[in-house]
Amino acid sequence: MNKTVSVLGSTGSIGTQSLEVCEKHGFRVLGLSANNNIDLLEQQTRKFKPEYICTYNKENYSELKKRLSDTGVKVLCDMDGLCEISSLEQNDIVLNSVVGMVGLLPTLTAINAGKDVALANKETLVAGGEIVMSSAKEKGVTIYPVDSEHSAIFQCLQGNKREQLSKIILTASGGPFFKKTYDELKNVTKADALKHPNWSMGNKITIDSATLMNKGLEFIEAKWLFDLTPEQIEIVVHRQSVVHSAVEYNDYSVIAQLGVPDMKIPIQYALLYPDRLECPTKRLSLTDYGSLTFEKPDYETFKCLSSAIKAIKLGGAYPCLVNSANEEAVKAFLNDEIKFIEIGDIVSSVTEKFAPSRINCYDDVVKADNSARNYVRNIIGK
Ligand code: MN3
Repeated sequence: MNKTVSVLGSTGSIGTQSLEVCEKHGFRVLGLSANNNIDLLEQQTRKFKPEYICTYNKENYSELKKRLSDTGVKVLCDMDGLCEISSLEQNDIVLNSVVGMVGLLPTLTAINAGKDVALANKETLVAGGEIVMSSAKEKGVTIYPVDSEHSAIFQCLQGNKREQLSKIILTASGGPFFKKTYDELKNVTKADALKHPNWSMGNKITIDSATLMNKGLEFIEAKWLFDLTPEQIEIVVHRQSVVHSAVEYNDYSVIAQLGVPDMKIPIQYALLYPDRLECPTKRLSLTDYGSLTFEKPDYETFKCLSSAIKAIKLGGAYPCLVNSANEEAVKAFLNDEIKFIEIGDIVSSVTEKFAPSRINCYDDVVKADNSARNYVRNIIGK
C-alpha cells in the first residue's frame, strides 16, 4: 500500500495504534505530533522517519530540536505546527487523534487544503459539526470515522442506499458504573472511574466513558457525520463491546458490525478504505462470548448523557458549550478539585444557564468554548 499519512496526537492510545497499522501496511509517515510525551515522539521519529514533527506544548520545542539534531526532521510547535502538518501537500490522509478542542482547527485546516481526514478527535464534530461538515462538502473531502461506533455505522452503510436508512443503533459499554444509582456514585474515586471494563484509553475519554458523556459526544458526532435527526439515533447499552453499532433500514432489516474490542480494526478501515486486509489484532470468536446483552441506558443518573442529547436537540452553540464545560469539569475531577458526581451536575446546568447563540465560524466556537470554561472555573471557585 502506497499511502502517505500524518498522525496528529501520535503518542496517545489511538496514535500509537495508528502507527502500528501504518507499519503493518508499509505506509509512509509524513508528519507526527505530540503534546508532552517527547520521549515517545523522539522514538517514533527515529523509527518512522517523518519529515515533520510538532510539539503542541511550546516548552518542549528546544529540547526536542536538540535531541533530534542528528536527524533531518523539521521540528515545529504550537497550533501553527499542527496546522502546517495537517495541510502538507504530500498527505493522502491526515489522522487526527488529538485530545480536546485543540483538534478542531487542524481538522478544518486539513479540509481546506483538500485533504481527507481520518477523524478520532471528537471535539471536531461536537463543537464545530456545522462548519466542519459544510467545508468538507464544499472541498469534496471525505471524513473517515475512526471511533469504533461511527466506523461500524459507516461500514453498515456500504452497499446500501443512505436515503433508505431509518435509524442507527449506537452501542455503549455502559462504563465502570453501569447500574449504579446516583447515591452510589457520590463516593466513587478517581481510581474507580479510571477502570474501564473493555477498552484501554487515555484518561479524558476513560472518565467520559464513566459519566457516559462519551456516548453523548458520539451521539452528536453521529448526527453530523451521517446527517441524522436526534430521533433517528437510539443508544443501547451492550456490555461486551462486540457489536460496535448497527443501522436499521426501511424494511426493518438491521445490519451490525462486530469484532473484538480493538481500535486497530476501525483505524485500519479508515486508513485503508475500501480495502480489508489482515489487521494486527485478534479474530472474534462468538462462542467465546456465548451471549451478548442489550439494555437501556439510565438517562437520569447519567446526566452528562442526557445533557449532550438535549444540547444537540437545542442546537446552535449548546453542543460546544456542553463539551467545553465537560472538558473543564473532567480536568477539575482529575486534579481532585471536584467529585465525580459533580461533573454531571455542572454539565447539565449549562443548557439552563446559557442563552441560545449561533455557530457560524471558527471564532464563534472559540467564544463559546471560553465562556463555558469560565463558567465552570467560576463554579469551582478557581
Ligand atoms: Mn467510541
